[in-house]
Amino acid sequence: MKEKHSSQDRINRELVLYSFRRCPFAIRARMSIYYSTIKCQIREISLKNKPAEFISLSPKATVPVLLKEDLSVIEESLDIVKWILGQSDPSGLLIPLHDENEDVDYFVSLFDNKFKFHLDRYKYSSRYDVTQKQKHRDSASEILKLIDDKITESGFMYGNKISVYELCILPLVRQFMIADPRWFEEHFKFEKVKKSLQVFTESQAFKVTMKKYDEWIDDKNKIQYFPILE
Ligand SMILES: N[C@@H](CCC(=O)N[C@@H](CS)C(=O)NCC(=O)O)C(=O)O
Repeated sequence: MKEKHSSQDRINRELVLYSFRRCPFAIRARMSIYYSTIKCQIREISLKNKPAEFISLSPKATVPVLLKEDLSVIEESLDIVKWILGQSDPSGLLIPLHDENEDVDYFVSLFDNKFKFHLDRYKYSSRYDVTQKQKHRDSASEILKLIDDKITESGFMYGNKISVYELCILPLVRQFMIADPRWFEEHFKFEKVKKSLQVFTESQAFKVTMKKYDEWIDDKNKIQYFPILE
C-alpha cells in the first residue's frame, strides 16, 4: 500500500507549539520546553490574523497551544508546563509541586487572574480607565509583595534554584515592568522581585526563549524548531 504523506502524518511525529513571542503565557511554555530539553516544532502565529488550522485545533484560540504526537491538544500554559516537565525535568523545576507545604497552583492562579486583571488595567489604562491607572498599579504591587516575601536569601522562590514558580510568574512580572520601566527602576520598592526578574531576563534560557521566528500561516511554511541553541 502506498504510504500517505499528509501534513497530519508529519505533525503526528513531532510536538508542535503554537506560540506568540511576547505573550507571557507562551514565554512560560517555551521556558518549560527549554528546561525539559525536549525539542518541538514552533509555529509563531499572529494574534491579529490567527491561522484557520490553529482555530480549528483550539477554538478558544489563545496561545500557547501544544499539539501532542497523539494529536491531543493542551490549551492552558500551566498544563503545558506540567506535562512537558512531567516528561523530562533534568533541572528539577517541578519539585515544589510535590512539596505538601507549597501551593504552586494557588500562586500561579493568583497571577493569572487577579494580578493579570490589574496588570491589564495598568498597562493598557487608555483602553480601560486612565484615572484608575495608579490604583491598579498599587493593587498589582500588593500581589508582588507576596512574592517578595516568598523569595529566599538565595534569590529564588523555592530552594536555591529556579523552579516552576519563576517560570510561571516572572513572565507576568516582566509585563508589569515593561508597562513603565522607569517607574519600575526608580520607584518599585520590592528589591528581591526586581533582582529576581533581572536574573531571569538575563539568563541564557530566557534569551533562547525570546528568539524571533518567522510567522506561521499554514503547512506551506517551512518547519521551525524550538529551542535553537547556539
Ligand atoms: N489561560 C491561558 C491564557 C492565554 C492567553 O490569554 N494568551 C493571550 C496572549 S498573551 C491570547 O492568546 N489572547 C488571545 C487573543 O489575543 O486573541 C493560558 O494560560 O494559556
